[in-house]
Amino acid sequence: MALKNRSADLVIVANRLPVDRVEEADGSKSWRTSPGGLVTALEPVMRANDGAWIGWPGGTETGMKPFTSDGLSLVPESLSAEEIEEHYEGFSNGTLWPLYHDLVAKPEFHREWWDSYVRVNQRFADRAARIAAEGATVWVQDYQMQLVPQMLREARPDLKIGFYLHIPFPPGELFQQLPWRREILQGLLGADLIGFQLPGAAQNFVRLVRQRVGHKTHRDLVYLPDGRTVKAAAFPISIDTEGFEELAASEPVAQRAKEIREALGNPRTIFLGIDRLDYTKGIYARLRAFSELVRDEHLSVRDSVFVQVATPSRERVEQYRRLRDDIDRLVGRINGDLGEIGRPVISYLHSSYPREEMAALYRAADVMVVTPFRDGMNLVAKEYVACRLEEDGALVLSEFAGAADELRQAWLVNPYDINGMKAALREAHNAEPKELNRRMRAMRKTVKERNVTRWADSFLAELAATRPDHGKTVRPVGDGADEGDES
Ligand code: GDG
Repeated sequence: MALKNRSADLVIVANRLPVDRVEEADGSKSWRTSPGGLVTALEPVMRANDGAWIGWPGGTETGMKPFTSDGLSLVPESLSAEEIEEHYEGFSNGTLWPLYHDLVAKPEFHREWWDSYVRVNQRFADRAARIAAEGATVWVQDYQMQLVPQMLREARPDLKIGFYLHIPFPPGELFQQLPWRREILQGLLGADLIGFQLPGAAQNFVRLVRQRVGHKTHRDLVYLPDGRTVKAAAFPISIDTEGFEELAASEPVAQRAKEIREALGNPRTIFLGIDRLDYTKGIYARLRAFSELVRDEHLSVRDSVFVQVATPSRERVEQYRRLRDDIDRLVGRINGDLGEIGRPVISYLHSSYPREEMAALYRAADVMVVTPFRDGMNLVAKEYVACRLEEDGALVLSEFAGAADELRQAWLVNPYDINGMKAALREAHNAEPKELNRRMRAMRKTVKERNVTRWADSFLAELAATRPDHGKTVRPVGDGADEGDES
């Protein structure tokens, strides 16, 4: 399908398109919508507003035309092999990712990575400038695209531009290491509304703008010399709660949860971790904590098991390869030292699974363990809560995950404190059903009220309100549009 110039009333700009290339049985290739929360949230609003989504389709194929998949208008922007290495694996995942996650790993600064980041951002901005209708809304997503708002504003001052950062925004003490700190701040200031997961991140940003760029600020507003005002506020992201509940309630998923339990030898307690294999997620420390409980006989392999799913991620980046080896070695050692025949301490799966299998795992698990050193939100924690239809099960959650702001009834832990984590794991394991129910009921209420549709609608409603005199207003489709999620 040809997408006409200046025809889209809503444009999403993200690093990735929301589809994956799949090979059919007859060898032909097609696209399948990837099952993420972001697509679920934006799909209805895109349909209601002639939306188009610009993103990298994965791979290095060039010259791809815009196409429609499941009724969504998709605009592929290709990356060359060099750009994948420098923009994506390099500046995005080797510089910004660790820098924005409290330096959990050491960020690398390379000038050629930066140059590539600028070039790719410019290409995405140019494309958005071409397809956005007069007065349209453009919503730019995440850390790979932080220069797009200002580049777009220069080309198309008529647009309403929103930006959302899915990962944390660091305090000034860390951010100022970045040789291109001013450029990034100015890139973001091209937006009318900048959304963060937590209020603290928005405050970090506003403070930095005042100190580094010298603009006037007041609370969540930045006043630019040209008279424009930029708002920076928190919009904590969520999940398709209803979708997860339905999936968890389905017969095949309930059946599969039973099978999983049986395959594990019907232990009394199943502990579960599900993460992208990423050094921010705290997988190593959590497995160590659990293994020490087994070693010290607080838990026994006959009645407890830890299932860890680690989804392959960024495998060409050196730090990720090293992490994989470290975890492989740790799991091998723990199982070798403490396991028994047919009874591993840790059932480790380095693989990705369909959503149904994820829901079955959530249903099967008695204690969900989410212990990142730093995480923007962490959707796994919310998905677990959504799948606990019987209002039971325990959540052990890092204080440093954004989700800890909302899921206060979890067992909150400091992932750097191994003894503290051990104590929380024991408490969660030994908690009375009444206590589990009290906590889970409260968390389920939160996750039901604040779903991803409400997140998208509240952001778009706020964006519309920041420049009411300008352009068209995107029509919200969900239920929470007028309540305002920001805090
Ligand atoms: C970034 C921020 C923020 C994982 N393995 C499989 C699978 N998943 C799904 C989970 C969940 C998602 O991936 C992971 O989301 P997280 O929030 O845990 O983490 P990041 O990937 O780091 O996401 C994060 C998020 O953006 C949203 O703003 O919360 O803080 O870092 O939905 O279910 N899904 C399937 N198979 C798998 O094997 N189907």
